[in-house]
Amino acid sequence: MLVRFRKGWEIPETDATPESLFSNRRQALAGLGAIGATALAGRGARAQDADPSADLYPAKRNDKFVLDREITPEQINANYNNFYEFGSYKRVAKEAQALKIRPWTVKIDGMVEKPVELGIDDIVRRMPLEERLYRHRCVEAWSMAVPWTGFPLRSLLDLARPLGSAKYVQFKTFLNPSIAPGQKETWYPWPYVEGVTIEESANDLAFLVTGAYGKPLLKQFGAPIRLALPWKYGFKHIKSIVQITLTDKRPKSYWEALQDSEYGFWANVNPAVPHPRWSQATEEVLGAGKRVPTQLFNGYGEFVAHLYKGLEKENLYM
Ligand SMILES: Nc1nc2c(c(=O)[nH]1)N[C@H]1C(S)=C(S)[C@@H](COP(=O)(O)O)O[C@H]1N2
Ligand SMILES: [Mo]
Repeated sequence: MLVRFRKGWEIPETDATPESLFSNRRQALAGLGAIGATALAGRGARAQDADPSADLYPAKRNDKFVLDREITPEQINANYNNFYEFGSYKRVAKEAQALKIRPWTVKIDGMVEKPVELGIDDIVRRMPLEERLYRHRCVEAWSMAVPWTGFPLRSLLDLARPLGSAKYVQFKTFLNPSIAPGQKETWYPWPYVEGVTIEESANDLAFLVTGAYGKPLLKQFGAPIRLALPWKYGFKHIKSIVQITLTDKRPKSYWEALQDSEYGFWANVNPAVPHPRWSQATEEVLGAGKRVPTQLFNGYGEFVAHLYKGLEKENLYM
């Protein structure tokens, strides 16, 4: 019989139903009391006041993207994060404040006509910022609903003029173990990498995020720029991006490099395909105290189902 030892990054199945984690969190918040919790949120807000892009928020909401549930309260979202650079647990908000988000540049290179390196303030002032309400479904079977601010991924890629021969877009997070303690754990394949196909990157839903809840991104959300692909599991939504590379090779993501039997390239949400260690049929809605059925493509099939025609033989749902 095969006895499996759980490695550091593998969440136990009990945590995949994040009831235990989440009720701990709720108790912690309750323990702080309303005043304590407000003070914590306030501290984040004051730090953001100094952000040189603060005047751009809130951006106008795009009403095309509607939710079937309440927006997750910011205080809950801001204290329940996956950001392994700062630790392999959910309460990394405080640690993440060590991230320096100015100066910050994003390089776009690889198979492009015109490689560019742009400062984040240049990016947010050139791109058409808008607010979108998106659902987010983590592979660990919890979900949230977030008012992101950002712009279509393809608008940024267009600046570098991708070559016709490019097939994939690869993203990379910063690498700086001196401020990100998780990156000192050398058995992880740092830096965090993710990727999509060119067709996926051009889809309307593919969104680069620079703000949330009507202000610049909090650091724990992946400031100053992260990805949102709401039809895919949360681990595809790479945070704190420094490099975007157009390529003809399928990118191997951080999670795939760690455990390719559990995490693949496509990672589209599908309630009918369980993770090897837990069901994906339902999800815990953070802050709502309930579980709801998970939807195919996280409910975004009308936007993206056509992208996967003819790919039925691929492992589209992990
Ligand atoms: N660089 C980086 N990006 C990341 C992660 C990470 O650990 N590092 N975690 C991913 C996972 S698993 C999820 S669910 C989302 C969480 O985003 P949130 O903290 O804003 O909820 O970020 C994704 N992006
Ligand atoms: Mo996730």
